[in-house]
Amino acid sequence: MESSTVMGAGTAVQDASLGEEIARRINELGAISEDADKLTRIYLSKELRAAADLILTWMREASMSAHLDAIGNVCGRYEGARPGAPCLMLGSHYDTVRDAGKWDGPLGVITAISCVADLNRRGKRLPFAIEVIGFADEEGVRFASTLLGSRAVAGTFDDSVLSARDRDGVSMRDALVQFGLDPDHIGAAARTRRELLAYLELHIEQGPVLEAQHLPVGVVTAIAGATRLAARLTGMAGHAGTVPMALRRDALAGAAECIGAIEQFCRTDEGGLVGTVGYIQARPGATNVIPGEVSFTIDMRAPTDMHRKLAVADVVRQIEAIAKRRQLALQLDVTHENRTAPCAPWLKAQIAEAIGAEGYRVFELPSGAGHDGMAMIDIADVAMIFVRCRGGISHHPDEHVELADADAGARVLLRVIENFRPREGHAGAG
Ligand code: HGY
Ligand code: MN
Ligand code: MN
Repeated sequence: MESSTVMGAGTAVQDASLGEEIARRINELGAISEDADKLTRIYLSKELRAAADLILTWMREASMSAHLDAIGNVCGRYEGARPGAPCLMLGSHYDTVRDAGKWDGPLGVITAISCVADLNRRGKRLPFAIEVIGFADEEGVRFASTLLGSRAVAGTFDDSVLSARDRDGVSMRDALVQFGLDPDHIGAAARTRRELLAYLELHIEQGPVLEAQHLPVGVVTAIAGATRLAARLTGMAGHAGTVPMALRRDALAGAAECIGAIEQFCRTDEGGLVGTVGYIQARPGATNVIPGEVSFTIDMRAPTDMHRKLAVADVVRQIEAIAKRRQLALQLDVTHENRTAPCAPWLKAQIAEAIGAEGYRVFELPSGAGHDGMAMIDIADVAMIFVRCRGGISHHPDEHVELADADAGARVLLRVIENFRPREGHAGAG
């Protein structure tokens, strides 16, 4: 590895080689996909297992003890000067959405490992341990509910999700067994507040703000909460050529009216509300048959929990009215609810200090995207460092981070780690 240059506060950084190592590993991990021509790596797939094995190897190369936990998270530990000390936990997720970008999630895991590897190269041990965790299911693509890995670590995993089924009808319980894990053993993944000094995640911004500010990094103020719903409209399938329009109970036409109403409601809201229907399925799904049943998902978010909950209630009322007028049966369930997670001021201050020391203007911004910190906040104070991504594009194959920005993010994270001061009075801070 290239020679190190020491920059203030005893922090040694590689000349951009952190960024180079990170970009190389992003590409290597990004090649592990269930699809040949796009990146899709969902929870408990064989591709997720292959990705876990690669990450565990990187962790061990950085002199971390590393293992797969009871729900499929990859966990690495770099002991401090005093073995068994509480840890500063770093991490992100290593699952992806469908047809994903390769930076959303893996950048945080890989950057954390590269920072530990840099400390290890210098033989540096800190007064606390560092743990790096790759969460196995942040996106919630396979089983509708999300943050499954971080909720298990936080001890808030809801066992009822074990009976949730994926698109092929496979339950989470069966998928865990096929992956080599014991569904009745998930509790073993839980950690305690005493063991964690804080949880810190580096992640791409997934939006255009840092690019507009001409900044490579930013400090996250809070992670916006989200409500996910599953809707099913049931009408009457029929012959496309013989049933007069006035006699139809067309489930897909009803769903289309609902989707238009959701979009219109969110577009006219002036408080930052966003609503998305990301998945729809019409049955029986033939050109010449009036759709009898339609299922679709709804994702609602807003800067505050109150705003989001009021908006969800209004949207539910509109969908109910449409279904009633069209004589469609409606099944509407909340499949996932995450409250807004504020980032801890004492942690934000240490990130701001590191950003300033690296020579960048300190800029704070909220996260519209959800992150594992929303679960981890139940057992630790949380904070996030955002890294600029090109055009703010994410959840898309064009997602990209410039090498210099990946390197900037790594240098800031490394500086936070090396200068980290646990909060006064933390149970485990020695
Ligand atoms: O949906 C989200 O906000 C995150 O990317 N899972
Ligand atoms: Mn994502
Ligand atoms: Mn993410």
